[in-house]
Amino acid sequence: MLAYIGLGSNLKGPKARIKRALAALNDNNGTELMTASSLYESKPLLDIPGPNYINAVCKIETKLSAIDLLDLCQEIEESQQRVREVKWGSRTIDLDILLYGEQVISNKRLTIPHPEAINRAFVLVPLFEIDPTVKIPLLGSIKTLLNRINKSDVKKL
Ligand code: ROI
Repeated sequence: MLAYIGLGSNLKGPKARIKRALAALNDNNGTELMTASSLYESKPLLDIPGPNYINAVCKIETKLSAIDLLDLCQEIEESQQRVREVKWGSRTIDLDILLYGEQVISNKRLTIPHPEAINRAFVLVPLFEIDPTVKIPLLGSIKTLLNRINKSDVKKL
């Protein structure tokens, strides 16, 4: 199965953290890293105070089920001592499953396509970089989604 993962960090060496998480996505039995986007910098969403974020998106090939992939993402977050003081607060590392093939999944732990991420410039811009023709179930083409949002705050590094 092909899947897309969004990565974000704004604390304690965010660039190195994103790179380490990408390496971890290649360095295990269940997943193989196919493509990683450039790193992008943006201000925290909604102007919540805090350092700028570094974001990236990657494409992986995986034999894991969606739930097992979620567990792996959470293990990688924990291995980097993710701290989340408050909802919407700063974080050391965040891994979100954006897309899992063309499947639509909705249960207690997972909503795919990721409902919020898929509207955010810091996800759509790197996703477009690595796969400009990707189709997002229920929502259509990435070009259409990108045209609806403001991209000016997301800077490629
Ligand atoms: N803001 C930006 N720019 N990038 C993120 O990855 C990010 N992640 C979040 C919130 C707190 C919503 N803001 C963000 O979870």
